[in-house]
Amino acid sequence: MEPGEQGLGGFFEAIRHAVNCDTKNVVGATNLCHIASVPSKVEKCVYTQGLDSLGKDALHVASATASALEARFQARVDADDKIEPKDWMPDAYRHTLIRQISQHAHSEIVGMLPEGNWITRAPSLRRKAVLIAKVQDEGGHGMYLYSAAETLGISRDQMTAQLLAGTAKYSSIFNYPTPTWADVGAIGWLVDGAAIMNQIPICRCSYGPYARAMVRICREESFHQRQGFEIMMTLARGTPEQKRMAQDALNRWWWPSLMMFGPSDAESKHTAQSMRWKIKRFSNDELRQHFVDVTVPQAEFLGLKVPDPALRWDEASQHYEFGAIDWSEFNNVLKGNGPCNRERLDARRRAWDEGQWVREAAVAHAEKQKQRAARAA
Ligand code: FAQ
Repeated sequence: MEPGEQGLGGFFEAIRHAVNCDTKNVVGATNLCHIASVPSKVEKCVYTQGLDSLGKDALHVASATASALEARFQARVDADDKIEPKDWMPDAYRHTLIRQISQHAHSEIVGMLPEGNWITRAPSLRRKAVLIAKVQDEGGHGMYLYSAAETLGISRDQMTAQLLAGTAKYSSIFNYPTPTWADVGAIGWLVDGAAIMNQIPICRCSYGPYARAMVRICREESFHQRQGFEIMMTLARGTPEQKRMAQDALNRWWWPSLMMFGPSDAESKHTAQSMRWKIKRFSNDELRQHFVDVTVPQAEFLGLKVPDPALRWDEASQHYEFGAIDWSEFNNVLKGNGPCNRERLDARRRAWDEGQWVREAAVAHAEKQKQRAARAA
């Protein structure tokens, strides 16, 4: 049976057992760090750009009605075929993907900022080297995702302009501050943990370039989650002051991490259609519940307390029940009024302006190489 044809638990269980790894039975370590390997021919796939908006299928079936095209498209999705950039696709499918993938890419790029804040102050050379590598990975994820979105006919410049103009969304989670080193641990443990939970199902998204980008991203995020958990473990087993720092970071990041999964299913305007198109495989609430079920035992292992007086294990459902999420806080952050929204956008705008000479130098270098190659030919 293919992962994803099972329920959510079975899906993650299949992933967990797919690779032999020393952490898979350790409650304190993530059990999401194992994803099934994919054939190398898939990893070598090159993205196609400069799309013709009709696609090759449309040329063959020029006389077919739009509804026949849609029915054929849906049948391919239902059969778990991958949709590729030049295939015919409904406009709404294309726009949904551009919306989600560009938001996802922006999240990775803005997500570099809260942890990047600690690179100069990491407590040891080893911590500094690991953190630099992690933040660099997030930048790489943004690049794969911008490339995947470009296959749908939007340019990188357009997406960047939307982000800098403040008209594009990025994940709410990156609008919270990182005042202590423990926040770097909490981000790795909780934020990367939530990101993996949401993203492993996207490895089986119906759109090929997004699904393939996600395979490598998930592998790297799993490693990030483990480094964050290791920081939390070191602090939780350290001095009373270090343990207090770890608890304080958990207190501040817990609820925003639950909000990362998006509005409740009742409020989510895109989930139903995205699930029909197999862009999303599970609903926001299903993934949020699974995150809580996996993460609460990890907090217990650390000796930390999840900041939710209503949290309790429910024997009948075999799930944790948790308290009400403050959606007014979430909506406020989405409107641009979170603790760090302005700071994050200012930092991106500054980086864009200050990076102008690097972009110009890269273009000049590429031009010089082209001329050299032409002379040598
Ligand atoms: N923040 O109808 P739904 C990471 C918006 S990557 C802001 O449920 P959908 C790596 C949503 O866009 C983290 N906005 O929407 C890392 C929509 O607005 P729109 C990012 C949110 O798309 C780790 C509206 O609310 N991950 O962390 C949020 O079906 C550490 C209605 O919502 C992804 O992007 C939110 N949390 O489901 C980096 C994964 N939630 O567009 C550095 C891919 C919802 O109509 C350090 N994305 N909204 O104006 C997805 O899976 C989905 O897009 C959801 C939202 C689940 C985020």
